[in-house]
Amino acid sequence: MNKLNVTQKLIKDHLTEGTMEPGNEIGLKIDHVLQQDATGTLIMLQLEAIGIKKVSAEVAVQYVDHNLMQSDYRNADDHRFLQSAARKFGYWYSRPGNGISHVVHMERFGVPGKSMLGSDSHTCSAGSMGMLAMGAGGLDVTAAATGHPCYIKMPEVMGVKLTGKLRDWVSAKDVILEMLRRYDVKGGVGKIIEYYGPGLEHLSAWDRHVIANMGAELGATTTVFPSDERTREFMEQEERGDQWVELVADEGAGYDIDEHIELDKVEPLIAKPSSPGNVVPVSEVEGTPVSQVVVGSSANPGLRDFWMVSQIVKEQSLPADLSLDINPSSRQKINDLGRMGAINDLMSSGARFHQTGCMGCIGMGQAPSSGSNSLRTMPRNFPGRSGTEDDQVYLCSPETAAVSAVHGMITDPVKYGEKHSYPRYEEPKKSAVNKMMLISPSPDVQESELEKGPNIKSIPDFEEIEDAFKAPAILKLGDNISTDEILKAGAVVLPLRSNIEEISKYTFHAVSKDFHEMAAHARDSFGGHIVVAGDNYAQGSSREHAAIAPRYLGQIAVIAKSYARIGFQNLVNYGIIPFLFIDNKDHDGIEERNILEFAGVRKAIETGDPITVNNTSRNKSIKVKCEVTERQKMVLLEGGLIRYLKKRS
Ligand code: MIC
Repeated sequence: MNKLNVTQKLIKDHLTEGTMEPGNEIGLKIDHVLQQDATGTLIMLQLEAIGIKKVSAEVAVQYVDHNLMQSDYRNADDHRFLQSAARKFGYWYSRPGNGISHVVHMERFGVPGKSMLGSDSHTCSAGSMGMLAMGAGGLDVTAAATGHPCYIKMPEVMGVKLTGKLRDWVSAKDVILEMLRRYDVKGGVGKIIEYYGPGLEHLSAWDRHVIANMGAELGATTTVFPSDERTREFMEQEERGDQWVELVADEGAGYDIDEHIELDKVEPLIAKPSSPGNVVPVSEVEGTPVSQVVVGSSANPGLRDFWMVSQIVKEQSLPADLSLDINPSSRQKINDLGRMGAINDLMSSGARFHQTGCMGCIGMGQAPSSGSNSLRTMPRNFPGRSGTEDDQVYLCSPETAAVSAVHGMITDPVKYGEKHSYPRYEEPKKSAVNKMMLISPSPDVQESELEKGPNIKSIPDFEEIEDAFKAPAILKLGDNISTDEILKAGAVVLPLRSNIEEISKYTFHAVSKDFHEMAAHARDSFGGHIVVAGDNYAQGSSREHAAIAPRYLGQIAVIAKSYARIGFQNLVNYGIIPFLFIDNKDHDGIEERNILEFAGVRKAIETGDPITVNNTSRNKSIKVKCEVTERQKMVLLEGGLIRYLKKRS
């Protein structure tokens, strides 16, 4: 392997253990750590539980961008807690209102060639500037922040060659939707997606961010772009040109999988409800009425994206029954939009301007009205994620969003362009650099106290896995169950992220409102429960609450056909056994409430050999196995990652 692609270069530079053969477990040194508030509170509590004095990552930043609405004391208490924890453990603190983590990290901290682990599945966005940036569950981020390597299976590298140039009215979002059209939500599992080729020249750093961000929706380990002239221009814009380094593939380097997108042939695309992989051409759903259009989030955070919308809607009067909501992605972007006159253009068209942050993307407000369609430039539309149970959320580009807002119905921007000229965007030479809401860490260990409000509770301790158990399968699920279905987000549940007992009451709420009660009953009668699932279990967000809350309710094991990368690791980290069916047809043979009997479990984890599970309700037996790496074995057998780290720190 003497000619290396960008991914291989990044991995080679950070490799601490293992060899770079696809499927092998490798350890990676992590340079940057990114945390957002909805997952960060648990990380800070984990640091406290392990007894850490100061984090050792080169750059560690705690952002506050998710739990922004303060309808009572809880989110505000979380903010204060995080600020006190950042001070104590040596993090930068990005104050509420400063912006979305992925956006501010790119503006102020990202450096090509560095590695990053973040407690947010969209951490992969920083791949746009030549970083090896991956999302992970909070516990893995805790480990990385304290100097432990990050362990992943060496992915295959898919090289996507980009040729040509996007047509007017088609933009970067359509490129990633094209990838989702081809590969759906699990086509990227076990892969890093690297973009290369002459088409890159026409994609700015922020366009690349759009494509890298939604690599998470493909299930990919991450996305990687080279660091080239476009990256340099971006860093100069951010007054950080001196930190730019070039990082490009060696001439003649190859990929494990080859893919090609002709940019000039990409058409406006849209993901229909309720999966980011449910992609069709916009023309196929034209005329569908919309009552809400929301622009923003880490999926379309660039200045261009907001400006484009402002130019399309300016001097138009938007339909009276439509709400156009603008969520700026960072404080800098607000300043830039102001300088360009775009805020005025948006406001005079009737748009609603909100604070910077994730907002409606995670259901922090902006829930659509019942029975109506919402069009968003966001990355996810899993069922109920918006906060409205029967929501109908479509995902699209800023161009499609804006022209649809003008008409109150889904509209193909290319057709709209037959009568209107395409607004020509030019990147400003300098961004409105703004560091005032970033608090820098102190170089010394701080003996200060953590400020915990009454809703902030310690992390429960769990027992080790038993060798034999008998428990009911209380829930049977299909394919692609997202973490939004396991533990939903939204303005009601998000404030409970630092209180496991309370948040656990919402476990699987989106699927079954009785889950909490069924789990309590199973715990009293059997000591715990099992959940059965199809392919790609626990896809989507990195929230480890989708493992810790079920574990708290007594979940012993999941039996699934396959798992999403982060979801799988979170189960291991909290000591839930992630079994795989040996024969996927056995999924059909288990009914809800069947009692399953397991024996010889610890040995099965150690050896990876199949074991027989007796379905005592149906007098049948099936075979399952637990396929984990050597390190995951230890974590599982020792009762989870907190115990494992405590022993080793
Ligand atoms: C998401 O898009 O689902 C989030 C909000 O960014 C999550 C984080 C969370 O659940 O707190 C993620 O992607 O990890």
